[in-house]
Amino acid sequence: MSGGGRLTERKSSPTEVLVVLPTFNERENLERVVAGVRHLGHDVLVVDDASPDGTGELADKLAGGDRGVRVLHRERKLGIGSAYEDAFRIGLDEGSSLFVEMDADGSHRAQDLDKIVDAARGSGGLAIGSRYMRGGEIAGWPAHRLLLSRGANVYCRTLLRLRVRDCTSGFRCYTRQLLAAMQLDEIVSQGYSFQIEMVHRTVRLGYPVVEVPIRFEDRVAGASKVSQGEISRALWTVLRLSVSR
Ligand SMILES: Nc1nc2c(ncn2[C@@H]2O[C@H](COP(=O)(O)OP(=O)(O)OP(=O)(O)O)[C@@H](O)[C@H]2O)c(=O)[nH]1
Ligand SMILES: [Mg+2]
Repeated sequence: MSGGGRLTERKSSPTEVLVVLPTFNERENLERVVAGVRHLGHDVLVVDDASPDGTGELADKLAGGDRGVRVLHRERKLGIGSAYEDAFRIGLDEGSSLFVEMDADGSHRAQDLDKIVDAARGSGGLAIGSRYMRGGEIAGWPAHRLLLSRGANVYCRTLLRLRVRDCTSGFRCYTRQLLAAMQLDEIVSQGYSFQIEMVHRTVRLGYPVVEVPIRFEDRVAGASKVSQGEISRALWTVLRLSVSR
């Protein structure tokens, strides 16, 4: 599923790497995250779902001062998965070569970004910034949050028979070739199971999945969007994917 939205006009030619930052109420975090990515020289596309806290207006302001930053405004909260889908379609149309997913809440560090990009470029498929491999770490999460994330990974790995240690990580990079081969229209996940479905689809298409260690830090400010409803929907979606294998 995807839907129109209002996109900032492009004023410069695309860079090789497009970094997509989905936002819903990230006003306190966005500027710092955008600055970190722009420091590396990559294009940024913020996908804001009409955040009530004014994140969209802040994103427009950042875009006004930097040609490398653009914003896709969507009418309402349509889910992180569909935000990435819409952004990938735009990047594929425009000719970007590598597509990065990154949280806009400060959990993913810009200093880990280029090693994920390099791994994707080198493998030709998907590179995942992994918290659950040697060298990977999580800072600042309470025990229940760790348990939820660990449990989600075991659940997906078992049901979908994935040999990936961190299939729920939202810090990753896809090659253009892989995304072009992916039927974006057929993706069923709107929300958080998108990450898992994309790993599953990558494996089924026969593209490599590689993992590189990252340090994940708890969000700097603002609230998590992972609700009970989102968790249940994600569990169901993964179950559906496993039976339709
Ligand atoms: N555009 C858009 N962005 C979203 C939506 N839901 C979450 N996001 C963004 O996606 C990123 C990840 O969401 P988080 O709430 O941080 O989820 P999380 O990182 O899995 O959970 P926490 O660790 O609790 O923060 C953040 O940048 C959010 O603002 C949505 O429906 N639409
Ligand atoms: Mg987060």
